[in-house]
Amino acid sequence: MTGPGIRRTLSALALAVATGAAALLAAPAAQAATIPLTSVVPAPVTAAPTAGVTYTLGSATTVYTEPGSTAAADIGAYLAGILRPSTGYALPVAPAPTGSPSGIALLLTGAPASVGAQGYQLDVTSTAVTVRANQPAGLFAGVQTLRQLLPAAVEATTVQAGPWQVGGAHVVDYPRFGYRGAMLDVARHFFPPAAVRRYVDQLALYKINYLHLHLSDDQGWRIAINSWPNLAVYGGGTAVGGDPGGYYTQADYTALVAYAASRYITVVPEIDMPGHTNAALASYAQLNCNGVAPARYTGTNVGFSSLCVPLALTYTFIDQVVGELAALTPGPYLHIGGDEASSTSATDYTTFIDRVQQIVAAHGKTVLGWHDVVHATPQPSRIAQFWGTGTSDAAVAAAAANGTKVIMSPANRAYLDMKYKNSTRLGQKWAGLIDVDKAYDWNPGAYLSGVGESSVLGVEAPLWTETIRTTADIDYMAFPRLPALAELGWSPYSTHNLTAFKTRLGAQGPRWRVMGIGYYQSTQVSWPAGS
Ligand code: IFG
Repeated sequence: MTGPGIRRTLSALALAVATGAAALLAAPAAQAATIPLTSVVPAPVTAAPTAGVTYTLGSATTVYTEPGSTAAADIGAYLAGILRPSTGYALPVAPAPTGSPSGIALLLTGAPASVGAQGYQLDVTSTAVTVRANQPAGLFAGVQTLRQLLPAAVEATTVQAGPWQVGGAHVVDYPRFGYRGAMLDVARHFFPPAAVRRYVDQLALYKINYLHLHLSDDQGWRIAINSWPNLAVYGGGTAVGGDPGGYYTQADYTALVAYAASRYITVVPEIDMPGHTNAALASYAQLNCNGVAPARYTGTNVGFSSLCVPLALTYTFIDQVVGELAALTPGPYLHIGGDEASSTSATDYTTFIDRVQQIVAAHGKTVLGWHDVVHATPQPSRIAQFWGTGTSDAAVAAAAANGTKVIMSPANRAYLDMKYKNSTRLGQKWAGLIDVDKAYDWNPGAYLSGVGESSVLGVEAPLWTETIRTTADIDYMAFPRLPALAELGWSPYSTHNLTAFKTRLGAQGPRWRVMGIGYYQSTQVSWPAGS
């Protein structure tokens, strides 16, 4: 374009620029930028902002809860416990008055049936933030979303400058899968109760609702069993590399179960067998087929140990161990391991797993096992935890066709002990390197051939601890990948989008910094200032 045409274009452009500038100058004082709904992890099912509406938390704000519900009152106290230190506000918790009070309200009425038992509805107006749910677990989930809609500074333990604002919103949200778990291997290295409570608090922020504790292995037995005291006292006395051992007393375990429950997380205890049992075999010579106790083991090999399948005492032992553990575990599941039983013959393995299944059922628990257990006699009630690195497994598909439910933990996607990249100091890489892309970009409901959405109970992110010794190590390996797993477990697949997720994940960085979570700054994510 040349001549008069270009001149017209330039003058139109100049006019547009002038108009735009004038508009900006005339704009009313913009509201402090509130956190967009699009930054919540896991992504909610539906989340609609209300333009021009802002709720401001103030010194007069009260946290109202469903009258007559102690569970709702406890959740109100939990929320207030997070908000008080950072805002400096009193934030009293009280039963909600009739009518629609101003302030924060956690109610067990008025939620749509569609949100089920774990979902919630969140409404933010200029005068009130209201979370409605059918069950307390849903209220707790809604509180996690509310936390993420408040500035990251709200997570601080000292008073921060406000304002404490939330943008107007209408959110209706509920999980895709009922089981969204994280596993912590406390056998290779022992983690004291405070470390487990810390992890539980981190899991809660992302709506994880199961904590699988890997309580026994070759290198350590970590739960006191009164009828077999040497298991913990001797079998728990060491760890990988000869590092300090340790174990949970039954009081410790009971307290951890209660703490997790207060965050709406159910504990799944695992006693791995028949393999991964050197700590038990070292503790009691009479458990060994040859009557000789092996030395305690501090290496990292697997597959060399087996309980003595033909020995009657083995089943007395298992019945008493499972009996004591089941009595301490209110949750429905007990994990029997079953993985890497390379020193157990196939026939013995089937005999053993089938018999242990009956013992666990007799103590009122549903059996979980690593997916190796599908090679025993098919039992639809037994849940298989898939840890393979492929996308097809004929035996697992056959079990699923026979009614077995599957928890998806593919080692090359969900194993948090895998290195991010070759140079990652911690972790292993036998299943491959896992950065954010690998952790997020798969569909648990359609990943394993022959195991469709209806066969998938949920997902779980295991953290094996051969190379993990401290809470800082846990932070580094769990973040930022655990939120990816949490989103795969909670959000509808229709919201699944790697690019959008990485933006959402970046927005969590400032929050983790305030929370003191020493996460890996993945180069696949652009982390905003303050991350
Ligand atoms: N596989 C073993 C674990 C642990 C892991 C480390 C399973 C089910 C390798 N079994 O994963 O004990 O050693 O990545």
